[in-house]
Amino acid sequence: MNSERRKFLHGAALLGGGLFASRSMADTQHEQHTQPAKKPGTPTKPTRPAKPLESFQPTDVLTPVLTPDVPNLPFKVENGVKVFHLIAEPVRRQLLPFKTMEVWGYSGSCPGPTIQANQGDRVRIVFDNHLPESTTIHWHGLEVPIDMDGVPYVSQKPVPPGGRYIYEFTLHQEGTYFYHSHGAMQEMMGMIGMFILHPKKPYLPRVDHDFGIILQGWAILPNNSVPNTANMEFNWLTFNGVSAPATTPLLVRLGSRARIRIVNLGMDHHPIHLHGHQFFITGTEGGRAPESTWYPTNTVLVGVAQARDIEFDAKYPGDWMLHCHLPHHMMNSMSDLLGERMITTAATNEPQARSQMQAMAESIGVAHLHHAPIAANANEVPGFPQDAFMEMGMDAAVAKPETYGLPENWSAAMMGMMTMVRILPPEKYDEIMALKREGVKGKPADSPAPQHPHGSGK
Ligand SMILES: [Cu+2]
Repeated sequence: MNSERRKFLHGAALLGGGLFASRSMADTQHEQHTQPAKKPGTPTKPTRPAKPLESFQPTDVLTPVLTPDVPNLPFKVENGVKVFHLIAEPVRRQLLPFKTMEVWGYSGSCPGPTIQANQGDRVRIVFDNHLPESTTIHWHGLEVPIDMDGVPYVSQKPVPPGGRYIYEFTLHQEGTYFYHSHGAMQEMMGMIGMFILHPKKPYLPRVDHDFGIILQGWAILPNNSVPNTANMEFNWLTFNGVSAPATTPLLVRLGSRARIRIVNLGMDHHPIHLHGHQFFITGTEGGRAPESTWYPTNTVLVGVAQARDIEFDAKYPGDWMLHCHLPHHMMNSMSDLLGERMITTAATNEPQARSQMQAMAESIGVAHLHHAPIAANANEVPGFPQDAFMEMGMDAAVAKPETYGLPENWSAAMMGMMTMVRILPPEKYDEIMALKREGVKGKPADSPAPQHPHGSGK
C-alpha cells in the first residue's frame, strides 16, 4: 500500500466515522442471506441514514467521476471495508420537463447511483429490495466469487420484496463497470448503475475531467408513464435517465484532457459521436486498454452490455454535441408529447400539419416559438411537411448553471440521446463552476439561468 492510498483510507475512515447512524449492518463477512424483513409483497419505505454518508473523495492521484444527473452512492468505512447501502425501488424520473416516467432504479435514482471505489478496496453492499417482486444484483464484469454473482437460483436465492442480501467482495480490477438486475425485464425498467474502480496507479496521460454516462432506451406508449418492458420499439432515449435538451452539459476547461465513460444497457447498440474533436478509445468493460490499441476516431459504437472509455484533449473552444448518431435516437417521442394533437403520417400533406412542432409547443406550454422559415412553395415538395427540421426549443424550461451563456434557442437543436461538451475558456469555466456552487448552497432561484425573451420570430 503506498502512502497516498494509506492517507486516503485514513482520511476516509475519519470522515466516515460516526456519520452512519442507522442500525448495525451484518458484519459477518461472506455470509450472504436473503432475509425477508416483512411479508413478501408488503410495501416498504426506503430506509435511509439520517445523515449523509461519505461520498467518494478525490485524492491527489485520482479524479472522481462525475455522472451528470445521477448522484454518487455514499458509503461508510467499517473496519477497513467500504460499506454501501443500495435499495432497489420504484423511482419517478423526469426525463424532460414535460415528461415523467415511472421506472425502477436504486436508492431514489434511475439509473442507480454511481458507486466509486479504489482498486484493492474491499466493499460490502447492503442490498434491500423495496420492489413489489424479487430481484438480485449482478456486478457486470467484476471478478467476484460465484456466490456474489447475482444470478437468481444459480448463484443465490432471489431477494424477496422486503428482503436483504449482503454482497461483499474485494475489487482487484480497475476500470468502468456496472451493476444491474439479472432479470431482463427489470433491466428494461431501468435497473442499472455505474460502478467505477479507480486504478491504484493513475492512468497516463492524466485527465482533468472524468465523466460517466449510461445509455438507456424506453418504450413508453403515448400518454403513459410506465415502460412496456415487452415492447421491441423504443421511443425515449436517455443519457443518465434524461433526454436532451434536459441532459446536463459536460463542462470542460479549454486545454485540459477529458475522459468520458459510456455504458450501454438496453436493446440497441449506440454509435456515440463527438463533434469537433478526435478521441481515443482507452478502455472497455474489461478495464484499461493498452495504449498500443488506441487509434483516433470520433464515433464509438457502444454495444449492449459494453463500456467504452474515450479520452481527448479539449483543444477547441465551443459547445460540442455528444450524441448517439442513430437518427431515431436523436428524437424525443413526438407523438407522445403531442398527445391528442398528434398529427398522423397520413396527414403530412395537409397544410395544418405543417407547423406540428408549433402545435406541440403550444400544447405543452413551451415558451419557444421560433419556427424556422419555410419556402413559399414548400407544400409542393414531396416529403414536406413532415417538419423534418424538427425544432422545439425550451431554453428556459431546462436552464441550469451548466447551460449559462448558450445561444438563444440552443435547446431546439437537442433531442434524445444527446448532450453537450462545453469546452470553455478558463474564466468562463470558473464563472459557471461558481454558479454551480451557488446553486448547491440552496439558492437555485437566484441562479442566473438565461431567460431569453422570445417572440420576435426573427
Ligand atoms: Cu442510439
